[in-house]
Amino acid sequence: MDLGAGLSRPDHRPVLFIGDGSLQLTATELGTLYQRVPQAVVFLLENRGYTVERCIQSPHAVYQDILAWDWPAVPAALGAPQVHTPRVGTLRGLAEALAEVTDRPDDGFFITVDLPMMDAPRLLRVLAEGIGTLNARD
Ligand SMILES: Cc1ncc(C[n+]2csc(CCOP(=O)(O)OP(=O)(O)O)c2C)c(N)n1
Ligand SMILES: [Mg+2]
Repeated sequence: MDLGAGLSRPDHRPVLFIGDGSLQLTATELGTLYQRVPQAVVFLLENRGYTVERCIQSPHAVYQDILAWDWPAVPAALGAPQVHTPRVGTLRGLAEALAEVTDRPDDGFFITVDLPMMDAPRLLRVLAEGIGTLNARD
């Protein structure tokens, strides 16, 4: 996470983009992050599972799904009650959240970004298609 980055450069503001699946594996660090780096900004990319794995194989397999957490409640549950926790699902909502982040440079933010389940970068889609083609040949 950006705990190390924040500790090494306390005059800066670390920004972390992390998937919902990855954060469920590492969430215990979040309380410490906001305790030691109160101005940290985290974008939680919520797409209800392992989208990178869905793109590669078996998009609808049950093991790609993760349980939806009440994400905006997570920082407080881990001991960081002062963190702002907006949830955004539109470009306008994102712009508003970014404006708030800029307006409050000393505050912590945990921004839950709602994304469509299969939304993925073009590079990943092209790579996954190639892997699928190679797999089908063998
Ligand atoms: C500790 C650990 N366990 C499992 C993996 C395998 N792994 C790589 S990517 C991934 C899914 C990531 O899902 P998410 O963070 O929700 O990102 P998304 O693709 O949905 O944006 C997993 C399980 C890993 N890298 N590290
Ligand atoms: Mg995910």
